[in-house]
Parts: sequence; C-alpha cells; structure tokens
Amino acid sequence: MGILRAATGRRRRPTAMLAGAALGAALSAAASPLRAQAPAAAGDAYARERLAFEAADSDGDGLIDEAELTRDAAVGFSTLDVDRDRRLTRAELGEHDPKLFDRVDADRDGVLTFPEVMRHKLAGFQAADADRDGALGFEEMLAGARRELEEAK
Ligand SMILES: [Ca+2]
Ligand SMILES: [Ca+2]
Ligand SMILES: [Ca+2]
Repeated sequence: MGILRAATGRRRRPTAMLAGAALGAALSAAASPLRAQAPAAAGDAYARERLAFEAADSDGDGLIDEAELTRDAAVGFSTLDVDRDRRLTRAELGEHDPKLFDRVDADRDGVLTFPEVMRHKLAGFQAADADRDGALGFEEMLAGARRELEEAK
C-alpha cells in the first residue's frame, strides 16, 4: 500500500488524454470527446467521469469554472493533436461520432481548431450551468452531458 501510494502520488489522476476526453464527452460531447467509449457498465462510466472531473478541478473546490474548463480542454486538445499543427483531423481523433464532429466543425473545413472546440464546450458549459454561478458542480455537469446526448440523437 505504502509503495503503491508513493508510486501513484497523493491523488491519482487519469492521464491528460483520458481527462480531456472524458470531461469533454461529459460536458459537451465535443472534440476530444469524439473518441468512442468502450461499452462499459454505467458505474464504470460514472467513475470515469468522476476522475475526469477531479482532474479538471485543479483547485479542488468541487466546481469546474471556465478557466479550469479551458485548461482541461487545452490539455486534451494538444494530447490529441499528434502532429502539432493545432488542428484536429478525423484521423487524429480516432473512432468518433461524425455527426458530433460536424457540429463542432463550425466552418466545415474538415478539421477542428481549438477555438471551434472551445466555442462548443463553452456553449455546453453555459447550458449546463443551471444556477448561473459560472461554474459547474459534478451533478450539473452530468445532467448537462445527459441532456446533450439526448439532443444529439
Ligand atoms: Ca475548481
Ligand atoms: Ca493535428
Ligand atoms: Ca473547422
């Protein structure tokens, strides 16, 4: 136990890619999020969202604010941007939902820029911010993600 704790650090965090992808999927189903999720029990999905939420909540106050959202999105974006040209191609995203890609790709040029991703994420963020305090709690984020998935159908 002691060795494991030392090896993993005080607080285990998912990798940047996982965090970016999972939070994106939950929050707005944008960019990184386009990665297909392996079929998993609902409990697994919940745990994964929880980990992603905690990773994005860098000050640990239990809320994701816009700065934290942006930081998390930037990490997720650059992790996916394998060739570092600041654009995400369909190939770089791997398996993803093409309809979702099209919704994020505002200028329809077939690649996603960070501003396109952020515009989509912020829209999802604001829609999910039910009490309008400029930050999302975990439950707000989950509810927003569920709503978005419904709308995407
Ligand atoms: Ca926070
Ligand atoms: Ca790229
Ligand atoms: Ca584009």
